[in-house]
Amino acid sequence: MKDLTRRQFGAGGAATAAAALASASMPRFASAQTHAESRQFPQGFLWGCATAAYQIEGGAAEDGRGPSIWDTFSHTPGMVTNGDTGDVADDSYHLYKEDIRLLKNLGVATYRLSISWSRIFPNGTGQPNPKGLDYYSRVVDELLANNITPYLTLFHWDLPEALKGGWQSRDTSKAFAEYAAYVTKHLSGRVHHWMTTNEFSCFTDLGYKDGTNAPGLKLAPAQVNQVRHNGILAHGLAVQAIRANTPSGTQVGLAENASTFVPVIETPEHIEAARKATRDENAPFLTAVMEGKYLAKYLALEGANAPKVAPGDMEAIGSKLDFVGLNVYTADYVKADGSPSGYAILPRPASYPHMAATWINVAPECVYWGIRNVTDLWHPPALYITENGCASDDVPNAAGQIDDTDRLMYLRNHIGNLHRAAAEGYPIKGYFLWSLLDNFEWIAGYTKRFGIHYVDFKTQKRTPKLSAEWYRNVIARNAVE
Ligand code: GBH
Repeated sequence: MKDLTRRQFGAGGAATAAAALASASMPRFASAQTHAESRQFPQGFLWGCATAAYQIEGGAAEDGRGPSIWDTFSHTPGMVTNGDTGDVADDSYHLYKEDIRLLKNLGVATYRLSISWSRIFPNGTGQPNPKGLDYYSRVVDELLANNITPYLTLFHWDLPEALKGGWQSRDTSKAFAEYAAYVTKHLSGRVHHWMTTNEFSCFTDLGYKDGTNAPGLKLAPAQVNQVRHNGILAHGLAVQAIRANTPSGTQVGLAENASTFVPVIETPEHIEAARKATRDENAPFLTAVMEGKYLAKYLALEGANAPKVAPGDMEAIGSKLDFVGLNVYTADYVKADGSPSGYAILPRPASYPHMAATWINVAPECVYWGIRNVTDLWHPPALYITENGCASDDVPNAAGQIDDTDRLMYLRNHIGNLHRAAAEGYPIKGYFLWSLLDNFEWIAGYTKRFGIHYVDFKTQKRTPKLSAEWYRNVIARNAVE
């Protein structure tokens, strides 16, 4: 792979070697300049931003939208910080044109957004609500008029409340496929890139095992495994439904926060350990999707609690994908050890640095290794980083500017690792920064700001942060310093 790249980019190996030589005899800035030139992304690399319906839209009861489990959950006292809800959020339901102007100003080629299932089917299934589809149709038109390619996620956690049993029922997986068929059939003339689900573990484990996310249940292991199965089944059935209802050439994938592992040292044994950890630790989710089966190890471990699988399920789940989207924010370091699994996940020292959302332990290599582990294991035809970013404690200064230097540091290092993956020839096609706007950050409500645009939630005023200016510059040069 490395050789390919060097040829592809021309600059890589030779330039690095030249820089190393030069640095011995020449002033520092000369080699630095050479290095900057070598961090150019391939032509046509897609820069974008990502958001999700419930986090930005508001308009919760408008134009016939039915309630989702997140409406119910956020309105349940004690579930979300400060009792915040997505009732209004960024009011993007009304301000979408303004938000698309922000995208235009950044110069992005693409925008990843999600569709609210209960706008389209207020009861989850049955009669569609034409006004719901109209809204997304207008958003898509506005994006296309601005030369921005829409990437649409069909499910980003806002499950219609009306679906009995939620993800405990496989009827929900079937309803999802019907919804996917309906939406893609109507928009496929204008939208060519679809993601089925966003982050299996979040809408299954967090909602039905830990109970921290909607619908807030703490089920027993056997039920949890069934919920997980119904989640990946929904994805698989939706892939089949989309393929059956859209023209050939339509690109179908998913957005998955696979657990990401970085080898402590880049030696063959630790690299192998990181690959093994990726396969084993993602067994109920991405591994099952990419391999069309559950690992024997996982089934043995779960024993009587293993998911019940109906005929045809695994074929659907293993449907070939056009791309894999990775949501990567952090990673764990692993090393090879003599254990049966062949790897050990290292505990983090108490001093390990993190961002304002404290679960984001800073590990910029997560972007490179996320892409590399998944490619080396399963060779998807294409990958995207469908989310990457961080929360900062953004405070406007006296002039109203937000100098989010910590976010800049985070992005620069992660995009640097993205460059490494592209330069080595991995089939990484694009990057979606999370997020365009500060928004409803689920159980953290409005207390964690992930946007590169600051949102004053009282006035809905959007202000570009320093990171927005920085990202615009990256996009314009198609390069990172
Ligand atoms: C993604 O989830 C989501 O796709 C997106 O909607 C979200 O806004 C974005 O990331 C930023 O969070 O606080 O220790 O209990 C990331 C997965 C799952 C990570 C919940 C944080 C809580 C950890 N998230 N998890 S903790």
